[in-house]
Amino acid sequence: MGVVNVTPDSFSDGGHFYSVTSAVAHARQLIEEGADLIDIGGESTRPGAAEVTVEEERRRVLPVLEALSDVNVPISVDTRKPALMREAVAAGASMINDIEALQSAESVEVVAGSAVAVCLMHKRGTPANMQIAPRYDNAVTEVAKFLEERVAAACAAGVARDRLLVDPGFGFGKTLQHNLQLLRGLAAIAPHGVALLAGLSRKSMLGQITGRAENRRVFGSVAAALIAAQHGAHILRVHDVAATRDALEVLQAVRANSA
Ligand code: YH5
Repeated sequence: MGVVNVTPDSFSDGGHFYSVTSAVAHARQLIEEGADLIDIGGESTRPGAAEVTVEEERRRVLPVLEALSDVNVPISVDTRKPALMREAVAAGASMINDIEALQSAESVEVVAGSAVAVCLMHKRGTPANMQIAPRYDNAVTEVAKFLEERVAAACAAGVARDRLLVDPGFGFGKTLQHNLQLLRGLAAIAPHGVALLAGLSRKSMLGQITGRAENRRVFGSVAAALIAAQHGAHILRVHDVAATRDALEVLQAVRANSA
């Protein structure tokens, strides 16, 4: 899964031409590099990020989604706003990536009334406060329990189990130690028959480990992606598609000869 952020305008031209155009070009580049899925996001959910209005998020995401209607890979929309989920589904999105795991009743309703896949992610707190001393007695069992409950809620609302993915939400209200525990215990967090998505790409935990700035975390990200794959992740949310693909091809070759 290649990450495409639709960032605020670099030029103050009154429109959103520049950010939309560059996001579309970036998505096409990632597909060329071998992405099997594209995740478009218009809200920054990094620690400390400010919230954006639904109008602003819509103006960023929908034109990109519409401009990519010709591509032959499914498109996921990273949003926690039910109104945008509804519009994204209508505009052809194949998946909703909800960092709030459909905890809003309106979000479950939108997804249940559609045929799209949905990723249910664990997070503790809000992007504004989530990194202030997060505590768990056992991060792996607590995250697994939350995800199991969200899977049960989605199924009860009418979302078929084979449309669901779960994600431990690396960096969302977790210390480095929690993130490492979750990576080690990844295989235990997916309920039976539900696919596992992992997003470690360029995150702060890699900076804490390697001492590298965000734009120098490609090697660490590839290592983390490979470890996640070996621990059972089915989908990897990454910025560096070409590099990650090479690593996965090596893993794939090893697995193919191990039977
Ligand atoms: C995720 O894990 N993450 S947005 C901080 C960084 C670098 C990257 C400080 N959306 C996930 O990518 N959706 C995001 O450096 C996600 N899983 C799912 N499903 C945060 C992000 C990032 C944050």
